[in-house]
Amino acid sequence: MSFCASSLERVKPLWDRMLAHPFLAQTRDGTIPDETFATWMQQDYLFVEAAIPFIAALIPRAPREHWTPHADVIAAFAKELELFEERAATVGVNLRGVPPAFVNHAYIQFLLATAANEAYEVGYTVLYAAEKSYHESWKVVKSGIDPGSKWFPFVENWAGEQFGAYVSYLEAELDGLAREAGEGLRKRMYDFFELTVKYEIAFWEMALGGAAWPGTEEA
Ligand code: MP5
Repeated sequence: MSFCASSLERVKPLWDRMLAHPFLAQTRDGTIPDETFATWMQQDYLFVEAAIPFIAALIPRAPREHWTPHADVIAAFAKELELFEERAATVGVNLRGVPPAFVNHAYIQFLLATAANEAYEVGYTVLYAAEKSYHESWKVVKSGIDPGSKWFPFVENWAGEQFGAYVSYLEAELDGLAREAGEGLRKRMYDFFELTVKYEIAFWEMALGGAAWPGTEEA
């Protein structure tokens, strides 16, 4: 079995929990409170911003044939930030000066530390796991959301065909990298795949529960 298929199989219970997350169900069903969705928007805007230096940090150790795809991804992330800015302006959400939530801060540090300290294959695993998670999560939302929803542009962005093709490309490339990897490296790739899925679940959980840092909320 390919690396990606067996990674997904290994984390199946976690993966199913992620896709069953109430944030996704409530967004699909149109019952998500505006302020809850706004928390996700504010936090994910910071996450996508940080994903740009993450990709950039992967490039020095990337094989030559990955340079242009990574550069294209950086450009795509910059366009994604414009989508957040457009939606935020339309619905009246402030994206400026918002501090990262604890989980978001940790996830961002995890991305940057992985790119800086781990083998390229491990960084690429994290990239694939995060993108695959978002594609499948937003497909859950797409399965029932009113196309007239003010949140529909986000659905189109991550659940659409173009993003799906990009995720398929990442999958094929990652399977190729894993085929060439030794056992120790492949084990680390599995571990980081699972960690990334756990961060994804924690991120939805944070969006639903609020962005305050644990133990710091005013009484
Ligand atoms: C992605 C994201 C997808 N925007 N947010 C989280 C928490 N995980 C994954 O990454 P991108 O940069 O939007 O394609």
